[in-house]
This record gives sequence, structure tokens and C-alpha cells, in this order.
Amino acid sequence: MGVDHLAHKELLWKLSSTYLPNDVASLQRSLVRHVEYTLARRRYKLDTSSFYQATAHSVRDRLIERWTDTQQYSAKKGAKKVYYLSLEFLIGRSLGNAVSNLGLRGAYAEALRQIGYDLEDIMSEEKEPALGNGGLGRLASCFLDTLATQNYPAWGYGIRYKYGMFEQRIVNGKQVEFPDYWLTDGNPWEVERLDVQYPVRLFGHVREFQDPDGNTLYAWEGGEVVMAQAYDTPIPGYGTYNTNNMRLWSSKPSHEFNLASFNAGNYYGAVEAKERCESITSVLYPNDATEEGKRLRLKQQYFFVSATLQDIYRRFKKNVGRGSTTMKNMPDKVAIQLNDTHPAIAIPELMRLLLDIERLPWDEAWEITRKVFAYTNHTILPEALEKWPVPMITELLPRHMQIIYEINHRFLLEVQKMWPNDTARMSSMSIIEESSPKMVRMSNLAVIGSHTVNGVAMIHTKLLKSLLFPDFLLMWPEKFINVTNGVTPRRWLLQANPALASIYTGMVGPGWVNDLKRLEPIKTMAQDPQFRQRWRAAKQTNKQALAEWLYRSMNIRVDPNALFDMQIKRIHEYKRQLLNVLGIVHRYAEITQATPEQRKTMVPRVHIIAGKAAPGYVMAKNLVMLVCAVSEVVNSDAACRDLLKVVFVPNFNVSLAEILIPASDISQHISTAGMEASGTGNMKFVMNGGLIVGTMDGANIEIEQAIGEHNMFTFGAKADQVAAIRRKMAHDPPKIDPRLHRAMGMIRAGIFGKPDDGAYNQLLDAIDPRKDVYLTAHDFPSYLGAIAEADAAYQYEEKWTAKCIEAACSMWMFSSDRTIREYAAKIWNVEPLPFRPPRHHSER
Ligand code: GPQ
Repeated sequence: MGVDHLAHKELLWKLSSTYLPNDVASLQRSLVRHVEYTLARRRYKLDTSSFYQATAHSVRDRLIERWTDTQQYSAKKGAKKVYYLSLEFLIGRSLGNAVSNLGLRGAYAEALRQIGYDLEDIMSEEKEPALGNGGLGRLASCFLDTLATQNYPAWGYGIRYKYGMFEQRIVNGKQVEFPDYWLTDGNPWEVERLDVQYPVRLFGHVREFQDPDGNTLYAWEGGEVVMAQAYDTPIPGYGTYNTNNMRLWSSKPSHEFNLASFNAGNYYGAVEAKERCESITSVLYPNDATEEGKRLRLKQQYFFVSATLQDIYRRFKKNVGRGSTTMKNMPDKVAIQLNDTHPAIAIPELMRLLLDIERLPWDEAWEITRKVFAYTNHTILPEALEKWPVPMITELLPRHMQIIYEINHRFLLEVQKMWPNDTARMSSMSIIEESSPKMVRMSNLAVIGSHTVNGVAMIHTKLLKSLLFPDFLLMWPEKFINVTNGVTPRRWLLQANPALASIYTGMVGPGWVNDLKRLEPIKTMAQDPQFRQRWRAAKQTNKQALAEWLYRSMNIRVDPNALFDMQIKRIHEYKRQLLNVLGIVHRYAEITQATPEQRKTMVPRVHIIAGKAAPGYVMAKNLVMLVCAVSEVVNSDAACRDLLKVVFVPNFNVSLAEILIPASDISQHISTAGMEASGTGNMKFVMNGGLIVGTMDGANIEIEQAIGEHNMFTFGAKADQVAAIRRKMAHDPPKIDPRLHRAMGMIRAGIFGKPDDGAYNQLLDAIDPRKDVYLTAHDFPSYLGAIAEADAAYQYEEKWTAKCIEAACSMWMFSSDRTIREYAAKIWNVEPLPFRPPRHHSER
């Protein structure tokens, strides 16, 4: 018996001991095999789309080898792992990223070329998974790329929404949302793990009972149980063998679900109830200005947290009992990062596991929990801070509500000790807001249950400490740190901008991709006219490509020699797309009134605006309407022909960003100071050789420090002035700038149409000089000043190019590689664990 077993093992080992070959002929064989056996298509009658599928599967095979090796290795080593919990991952397309990170781009391109296909065409067949809203979700994906690239043992955990971010179309000048069913053609990048499923309970009640020693214990029972099904996506690193995992959960009915109804003969009712289980993970919620307590959203959060913690717990428990490992060692093996408060219900959930299942005493459980979790805050805007009604949590998660109350009770005792009878402090620090109904403040819970809380840019962290959590800061001064955001140079330079990437590689070799500091020496080349020439040629290539894209997909002609100005991000009042539009309307007025002499001095501009408005956010949708209307009028006015084009590009997403960003000369990051936590688009633009018009907000401030004041066009009130300006305007309304007055007058007069619902008036009424919350009117004059400076600078081509070179090559600290090294050192205490593959395939 034992002998047989050994023989089996040996044979299995032999059978699986070689890696897939990666020469061109082998890749071709693999492509054709996938066409025939995976897709079950005839081999010679193919369209690009089936070849996309086949290529993806062929690449996936190669990812899987590395993935299983990496996972096996880190399990063997018992390494500490990072778990990045996020309700959003804005992954973007995978094929280009995968072939590039695997170092197989050239081989696949050649393999395909020889059989009549173009890798680029095939790549554009891929439908991108849009499982995120914007910055927060994209940051999570940049982090996963870096974590793999730097060989950290790390997994991302999230939700496999059936419907991602909606598809935005413009119909009759308005945003219309269409469902994004991204799985229509299947998803070759994921592996369904039928062996990884967990039950997740909702509703029910808490039973209190005594153990034989007389201790009171609690059990959460009854309610509904749904199953969480794991789907895994390999995350390859660049220039390393290491391949990490992103595990997304999908809900499905459990066997027990509503067995009672079935048995009671209510067959159809029971089937309907089962169907409802699947709805938990059906749709991503757009982050709205007013996201009031949506029960399904809370269900999503708990569902994903519960499955994730069971999974982490199971993996960790394999070590418990081995050697001297006990539950207390969990923080030595597990670091959980909460991406905003969306997964913060994980704190009471881990407590529940440790108390009710593991039966640890409270203090021990609490110590473990606090050492495991860290929390990243991404906003200080009060309307965006999550709160859940106590009655809703009580109904859905009765045991968690008890635990939250207990956490709060013990915490408030500490507050009482530190500040005796300070009821004001007590009520502001409490997890429970004493409103009607009472609310659970998820940010307070996250702060109390984490060992470290970080903001995402220096100014944001400063405001976080001074405005949002000042009392917590007094209590735990060490807990609050800054980790400025970053973006991955793999996707945002190497893949998105091959023209610039090849210049970099030509200058300093390929090492810059994983070490952006190596670009620093190129700064001196800003003085070299020949180098500037090459730099401009790369930018021109990208602008030309965008111009062609705009013509092909929107039938709009733009001049690639014009200044390309972009503002591409979610539509939000605080991001002030309205300021941009008012600036454009002002320019339009100037153009129509200009003499031929004046026209000659004007800089031809193409203004590109893109971004989605949350479906329920009226002001944001009004703004989209206004941009479209301005674009209509301006683009068809002969007076603007060579001087101004305005384009609203619909359905902004990662793939579009990859086309737009490399083609930009100027990008606008013009939020009201103090309101944009960081911004990450700003970083991508400068890395790609564009300059910023921006406010002193978020990471703009640090970018300016890094690239030099002379390379950025800044304007507007500073964060520490905003409150006073707002206070003053209420009783002493400022005079409105005449240019703003004229621009607003043109809009009100109906030059851009007069929508029945008064949409434009609603937008303009919000900049009433007495209650100009976003300081649009206040900042307008200095905004025009910054734009004018940018225009003036653009006219000196050589100097302009020098600025772009200097700026782009000063951006190393905005690589997510730097960001993740800081998280690893200051928060997670984890080390890289590179897996070195055997040199010979037969040694696997
Ligand atoms: N951000 Cl709270 C989001 O994209 N979604 C959110 O729900 C919250 C924040 C953004 C934030 O607005 C940007 O300033 C940041 O750059 C980004 O998160 C990543 O930190």
C-alpha cells in the first residue's frame, strides 16, 4: 500500500516536472490547441475575438505555473502574508499586462504575427473588468502589481461583481447608464475554485449559554446561510517569477437554504429565495454623493469579509499546533489592510471568531485583532464617511452589534480615564452616534480596532489628524501615519506609453521599470536640444494616436499640434469640473470677440473631459450635460475652428486612461483645497510627460515639491484658508469676477441650450457668492491666471519640453513601489520572499 502510494507520487512528479516552453513555435502550438480544445472551434476559421480567448488561455497556463509555485513556496516557508481587503479592484485589461510582466510580449507578438494576427488588435478585444469606481479601486490594483513585482507574499480579497461600474453613454446630450455585464464572453483570467466555498450567515439570533466552567458564551444561530464561492486571478509581478493571487467572492445559495420552505411545499417561493442569494454580489455600488444606508451594500461588505476571514483563518490555523504556534501568533503571520472602512466589519467579525469559535478571553482576542488590522482612510469629506443604522446591523448581524457595543463600552472607559466626565469628547469619539436612529460610525470603529491608521498624502494625513480624529490622535499619537499614494510604472508607463518607455530604456536600460529613481539622471538631458526633439516626437506620436482614436470612435477631428488639456476623473462637485467648463466658456467668449491679430496670439487647445457621474448624483449629471452642450456649440462654431475643440469622451475607464494620459500636455487637478485626499491621476500624467494645472491639494503638493515650483501651474485658495473664506462670504459676499459673470451669463442666456429641468441654473446657483461652498467663484480669477501661464509657457516649445522632461524624471517617489515599501516597513512588517525557479525545466 505504502509502496504503491510512493510509486504514484513518483509518476505524478515525473508527469508534472517540466514547465511549458516559451519559444515562438511552442506558443503557436499552444494557441492552436486552445482554439481546438478549450474553445472547441475549428482551427482555421477564426476571428480576432476567438484568438483573443485562445491567447488569454495560453498566457494563463504560463501564469498558473508561476502562481502555484509561488503559493506553494510561501506556504512551505510559513511566511507572513499581507491581505489587502478592498470592495473595489479596478484591474483594467489583463492580456497586455500579463505578457509584459511575464517577459513574453515579443514572443507572443511574433507567434501571432506569423499566423496573421496582431497582438495589439487582439489585446483590444478584451473587455476590462470595471470592479471599481475610481481612485480607490485603481490604487488597490496598482498595489497588487507592486506587491507581486516586489515579491511580497500578498493576496487581494474582494467581490466578483456580476455587473461592474455601469457603462456610460451619452444619449441626447445626457449621461445614460447601461449595465456592465462584463462576463458575457467568459473570463479567461479567473479560476473558479469549487473546493473553496464558505458559508456566510445573515440575520438570525444570538443564543447565550454557559460552558461547564460557568463562563457565558454566545452563539450566532438561525437566519439565512449563503455560500461564498472563490474565484482566483493570478497577479504576475514584472521581472520576477513571483505571482500572487486576487481572490474574489461570488454568492450562491447554500444547500440548506430554505430547506424548510421546500419541505413545506413552497417550491417556487424557495427557489425565489435562493435566487436572492446570488443578488448579494450582483452589482458594484457607484460611490454617490449621498450613499444612504443601503442594506444590500452592508450585506456585500459582511459577505465578503466573512468569507475572507474564514479563508485567512483556515490558512493560518494550519500552523496552529505546529511547533509552538498558537492563536496569539496570528499577527506574526497575518497583516490585514482595510481599504477604507468598506471592509471594517472585519474587526468585529474577527473578534467573533476568536471569542465564540476559538473561545479566547476578550482581552486576548482584542489584542490579536488590533495587531492584525490596519486602516487606510481615503477621504475626510463627512458625507463620504460610512455610517450604518444600529437597527440595520442588529437585524442583519446581531452578534456583531453586541460585539461593537462591547468594544465601544471598553473604549469609552479608556476615554473616561483619560478625560474624566468630558461628555463632548465621549460622544464624538464613540462608535455609536446618538442620533435617531442611532448610527455605527465605521471610521471610529476602524481607528479603534487597528494598530495603524494612514492617510494617502501628506496634506490629507495632516487634515485627518487635525479635523477628523484629533481626540484619537491625543490618545494614540503613534497610530496615525502618512503613506502617500503611488501608481505602477508597469501599466502607466511601460504599457501605456511605449514611445516614452523606449526612450527611457535607450537611455538607462530596462531597470527603470522596477526602479523609477534611475530616471533621475535623465533630467540633465532637458538641456540637450536633440534629446528634447526625441522627447517631443514621442509625445507627438501619442497625440497623433489619440487624434486618430477620436476620429475613429467619435468622428471628431482634432489637431495634434494643439495643446491637449485633460480633466479625466469621476465627476464630483469638489473636483470642480464646473471651474474647467467656466474657463472654457470664457475662452470661447474671448475667441468670438478676438481681432485677427489677437487670434494669432492664442494657443490652439483641445479640451478633453471624461468621467462618470454617479446615477443618483444630480449635480454631476447636470455637469456632464453642460460639457456636452458646450462641446456641441464650440465645435460647430467656425470662429473656434483652429483654436478650440471641446470633447467629452464617454465611458471613461482604465483602457481609455491608457490612451488619453500619454497624449496630454496639461491635465487639471483642481479640487477645492483640502478636499481631494490624494489623487493618483495627477501622478500618471506627470510621469507621462505632461504638466499640471492644479490647486494646492492632495498629492499635487508633493508632486510640486518633487518636480519644482517652476514646473507646475498652481492657483487657488490654500487648504488652511478655505474655512475663513467660507465664513466671510456668508456676511460679506465678494464681488464676482466680470469674466466669470460673463461666462455664467452666456450659460444662463441659453447659448448652450436651456434644459427644461433648469439643470444649468442649478449648477450656477451653487456658486452664489454667499454660499460658494467649493470656492469656484473665489478661485476663478487665479484659475484663469494659471491657465494663461500654461498657455504662455507652451508657446516656448524648447523650454516647455525641458519642463516636461525635468518633471517626468523626478517622479520616482510616486511609483507604487515606494508606497508599498513604506506600507511593508511601517505597517505590515513583512519581507519580500522571492521564489527562484529552478534553472532547468526538468528540475521543477
Ligand atoms: N477615493 Cl473614500 C475613492 O476613489 N473612492 C472612495 O470611496 C474614497 C476615496 C479616492 C480619493 O478621492 C482620492 O483622492 C484618492 O487618490 C484615492 O481614493 C486613492 O487613495
